[in-house]
Amino acid sequence: MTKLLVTRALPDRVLAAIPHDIDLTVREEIEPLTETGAKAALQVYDAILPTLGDAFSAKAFAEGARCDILANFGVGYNHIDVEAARAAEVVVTNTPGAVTDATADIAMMLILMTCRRGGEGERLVRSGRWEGWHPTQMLGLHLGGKTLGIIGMGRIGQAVAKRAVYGFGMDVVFHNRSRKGAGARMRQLATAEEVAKVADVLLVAVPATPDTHHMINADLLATMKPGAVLINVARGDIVDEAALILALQTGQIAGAGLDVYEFEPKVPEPLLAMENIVLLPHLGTATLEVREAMGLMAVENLKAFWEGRPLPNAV
Ligand code: 8YV
Repeated sequence: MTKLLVTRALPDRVLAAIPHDIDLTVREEIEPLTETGAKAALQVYDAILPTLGDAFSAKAFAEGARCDILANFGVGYNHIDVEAARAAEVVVTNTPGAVTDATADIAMMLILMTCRRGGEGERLVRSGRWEGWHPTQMLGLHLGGKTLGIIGMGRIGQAVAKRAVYGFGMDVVFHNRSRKGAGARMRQLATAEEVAKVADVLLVAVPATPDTHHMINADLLATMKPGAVLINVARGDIVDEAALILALQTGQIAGAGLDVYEFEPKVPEPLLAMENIVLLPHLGTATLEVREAMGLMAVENLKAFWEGRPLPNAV
């Protein structure tokens, strides 16, 4: 019997879609698999459905694998060393498409909360210290007519661009490694620096790879406008968090909205202390229907593998 490990509990509909002739183990812990755990799992199971943070590093693959496929739950697979997986003859799939709109919605939520001071305002009301409305109370940044800079114009970047242009009257400039067709009010620029220079809101939407590690560093932050804000819905380590903290503390940029962190789930104390930052606990795709769609996509990849069909979402 084929042995499948699902590394963290998934919605019932997803588990119900797993064929009955599969010997299924669902891990109960909510923490990700450690490197040692990942290494052991690769020896015990024929297939694994991993989730964010499970440490499928080069070391985890060092002794080869009984496992044939890692059907990742999520579009981002930076917790899997794909080269090492390939060398160990383990195929890897992900769930693009299923995550796009939900993640773009969270990006817009962070943009609005940061620019219109949503987190700060809510804290004020809850503190009981709100003294009432007045014309210059808590003035924020109006989005209409402002420029959204997008680093990484993949599915999620494009979905945010549409919302920003058609929903909020923003202009979009973006950086992407390959040439992308752009719609009205959207312009591709040659470098990330050019985008950072003109953006009122700078959105990070690139995948985490060795190439994008610390792509948003002190130099890039220094090119941003003093009134601009940084939004990250991709992966924490694309941003040099220490450099971001410094840029915020020195007023080099005006604020930040973060759904992801460099050392997730650790959030540095200075970020917690600053009012002009909105901090979310990696909510990008956190709705039941989206998590179901992601899970069903991962299961579809597994079924295709078991039935010898082409993999819908091989990475
Ligand atoms: C997922 C995500 O919830 O799809 C992704 O890459 O970042 C998240 O929204 C997570 O990856 C699940 O494993």
